[in-house]
Amino acid sequence: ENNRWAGILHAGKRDEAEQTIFDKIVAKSIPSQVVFEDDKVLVFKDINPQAPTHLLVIPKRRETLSQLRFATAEHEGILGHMLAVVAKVASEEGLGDYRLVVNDGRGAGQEVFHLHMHVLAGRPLTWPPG
Ligand code: IU
Repeated sequence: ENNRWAGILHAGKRDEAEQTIFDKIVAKSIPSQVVFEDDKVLVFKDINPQAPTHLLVIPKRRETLSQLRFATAEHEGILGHMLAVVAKVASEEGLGDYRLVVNDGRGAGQEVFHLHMHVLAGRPLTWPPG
């Protein structure tokens, strides 16, 4: 009976995100090179850069989204904010041309299940990507 109600109460909340290493980066219990932060997002340098500039933009609240496919209308605010932060950081850091990437799912290269946007710049970026 309890389980039945739990299912109903959680209807529409399919994203039961586990903690990832990004929570420790947000909490600063693991150091990172922070480029920008506010109350909602953290922007830091990727530890294994794939371009001269490789930044990650993440929501601070882990329960926000583990991956983009679980986004709903209630995430429009944080998703729009992340994009606005990308534009601001790209301008302030003088990135010039850049690429924005979201890997959604293991088959697309996602390894950390805490939503993040990759910002890549500083070298020619070919199309199609690998
Ligand atoms: P992905 O889209 O989930 O594959 O991206 C995860 C990224 O997080 C990847 O580029 C890693 O190099 C990066 N990263 C990091 O910057 N610091 C870490 O401690 C770990 C991964 I684990």
